[in-house]
Amino acid sequence: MGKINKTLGEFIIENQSSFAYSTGELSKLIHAIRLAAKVVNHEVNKAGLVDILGDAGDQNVQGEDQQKLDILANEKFIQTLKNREIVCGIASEEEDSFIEVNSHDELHQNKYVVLIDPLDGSSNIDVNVSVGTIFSVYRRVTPIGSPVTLEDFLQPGRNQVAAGYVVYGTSTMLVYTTGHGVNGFTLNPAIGTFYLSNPDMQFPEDGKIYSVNEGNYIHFPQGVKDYIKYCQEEDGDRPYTSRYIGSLVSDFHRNMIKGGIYMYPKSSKASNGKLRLLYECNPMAFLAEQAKGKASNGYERILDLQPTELHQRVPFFCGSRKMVEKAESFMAKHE
Ligand code: AHM
Ligand code: MG
Repeated sequence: MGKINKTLGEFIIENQSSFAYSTGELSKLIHAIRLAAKVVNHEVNKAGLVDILGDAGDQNVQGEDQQKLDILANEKFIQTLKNREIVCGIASEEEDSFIEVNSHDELHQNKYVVLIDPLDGSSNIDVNVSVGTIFSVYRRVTPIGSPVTLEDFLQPGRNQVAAGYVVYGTSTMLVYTTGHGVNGFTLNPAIGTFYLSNPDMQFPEDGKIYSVNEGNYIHFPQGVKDYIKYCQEEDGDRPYTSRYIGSLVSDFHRNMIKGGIYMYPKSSKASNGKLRLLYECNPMAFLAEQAKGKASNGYERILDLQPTELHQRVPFFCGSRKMVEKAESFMAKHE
C-alpha cells in the first residue's frame, strides 16, 4: 500500500500554533471553509444533472447576470461561516453590502471578517469548465464588542491573516495560506476528505505562459500591447504559450504550477479592468507572494493599495516574479 498523505484536518491541528494570536479561531474558520467547499463541490458536480443550470434571472450589484449556482454557493458559504461564531462580518461578490454576524450569546464578540467570491468564473458552468471559490480573511480593526463596520473590510491586502481558493476542476482542490507559505489539498470525493497533495507550492521564478483575454487587445494600454508582442516575439525561449481559461482560479493555479503570468489590465472599455480588489485580487496576491510570485496593478504592489469601496475593481498582473516585473517594465515606459 502506498503512503497515505496527511489530511487537511491533521494539517490544521499541527499548524495551529504557528498562527499569530492563536486561539484556535482561525483554525475553526478554515474548518468551516473546508466544509462549505465540500458542500459547494457537491452542488457543482451535479450541476449537469439537475435543473440548477443557467441564470437565476437576477443581476448582482455589478449588473451581471447571476447564475443559480452563484446564489447557492453564496448561501452555503455564508450559512457555514455564520453558524460557527467565528466571524463578525462577511462581504461577498453577490451581496451589495457586508453582512453583520453576531454570536448567539454575546453581541459582536467575533474577531474575523471574511470576504468571498463564492463562485468565480461562473460563466464557465454551463460548459463544464472549472470554476472556483476565493476567500480572504482579516482581523477586524474596530474594537470587539462594537458592531462591525465598513472600515473592517476596507483594509489593505497586506493585513490579510489567511486567503485561499477552492478549484472545482478535474479534481477539487483547496489551496490556502495563513502567511506561512501555500499548501494545496486534494479532495478524495469517495470519502469526502482533503489530503495534502501539494505542500509548499511555489511559482517558478520565471515562466513561459501568458494568460490574458486577447479579444480586448485593441482596448489595452500601450504597455500591455507591447508586453504581449514581446511574449509573441521569436527570441531565446520565446514565443511564449498563451493559455486563458477565463476562470481566474484555474488560470492562477496552472500558472503557479507551471510558471506564467495572468493579466486583467485596464482597457478603454473598463478603466479599472474587471477584477475586484477585495475578494479576487487581494487574496490571489497574498497567495502569489506567499508562493514567491508577484502581484501588481502594473505599477504598484496590490497588497499595498488602500481600498475605498467594497466592490472596487483594479487592473491585475500576477504570477511568476520575473514575468510580472517584465510586464511592469513595459507599463513604466508609457506611464
Ligand atoms: P466573475 O467573478 O463574474 O466570474 O468574473 C471574474 C472572471 C475571472 O475568473 C476571469 O479571469 C475573468 O472574469 C474573465 O473575464 P473575461 O471573460 O472578460 O476575460
Ligand atoms: Mg469573481
